[in-house]
Amino acid sequence: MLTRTLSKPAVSSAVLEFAADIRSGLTRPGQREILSKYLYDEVGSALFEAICLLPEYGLTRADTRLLRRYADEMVARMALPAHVAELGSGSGKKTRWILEAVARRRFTFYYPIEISPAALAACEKELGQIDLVHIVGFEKPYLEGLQSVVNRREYGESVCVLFLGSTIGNFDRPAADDFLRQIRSLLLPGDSLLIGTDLEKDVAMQTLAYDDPAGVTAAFNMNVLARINRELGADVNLNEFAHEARWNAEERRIEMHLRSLRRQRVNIPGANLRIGLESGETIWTESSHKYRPSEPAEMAARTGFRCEAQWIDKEWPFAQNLFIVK
Ligand code: AVI
Repeated sequence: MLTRTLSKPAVSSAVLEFAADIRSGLTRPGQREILSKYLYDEVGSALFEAICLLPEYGLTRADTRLLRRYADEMVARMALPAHVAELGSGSGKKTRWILEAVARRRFTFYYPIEISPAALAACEKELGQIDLVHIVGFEKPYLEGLQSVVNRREYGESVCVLFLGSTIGNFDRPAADDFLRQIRSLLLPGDSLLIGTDLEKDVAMQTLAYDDPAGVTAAFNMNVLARINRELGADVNLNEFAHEARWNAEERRIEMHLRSLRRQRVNIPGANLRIGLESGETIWTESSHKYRPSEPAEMAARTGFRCEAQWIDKEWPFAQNLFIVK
């Protein structure tokens, strides 16, 4: 009998990548930065789910309302997909409406693509009981997961990609175009991309959505500092930082920052880093771009799609856009 002992690496490659990104972001000349993907560890993902329930954060409810109300119309306007892939499914709650509309017409494979195993499990639990839908989850980055999905397609079958919740808004505008082009390069003419975009609205209302009075968004933002302490053995004192959400009118985006409340030194042994922060200096943690209603169709035209249709919520300016591959 062969017994094999696998020794666990002392530090995982994910932690090494985290350390390298923290090091380069915090030593960046000018504005220090932490990449927004690091907001979403297990605690951060749970806090984001709580944000979606806040009365001040209307985005998720608008997204869900449109899907619930128009799912049949959306599906009728796309080539009926045999494969539905979702980039960043989260808990999968709002996807139900689209999947049920597709499954009323044909047997469908649904592929949630997520880097968080907990979110994948929640999604499989939430959507596992829909008749004529078979779920295959991919624990991979978006484009790698989508590559695996399109590899499964057989001749004549269509693919529909879901990119909901205005996650596209967390990319800078040029990076969003690049990302759409990369999605396009994996698809075939006639395939569809249903993409949610949060629209520009009253600045006070917009800012409150990212600075709620209960402090849930503040906790979500601060958690990335706690994560640096947990995973990189740092000594960041969270009481010496404040959450800040600001509207950048020129770039048309909400920016989240962490403001240093005094002059201080921070020691991050896991990233082999010691830095000094000035009082009032900020670390930029996320951008959330907002769109004009005409913008998604322009993005589609620039990236190899055409915008077949758009649905806008009346209560909270938010659009679902159906892109078809040209
Ligand atoms: C995931 N993403 C679309 C959210 C947003 O609105 O940009 C993340 C978020 N950050 C703070 N609140 C919500």
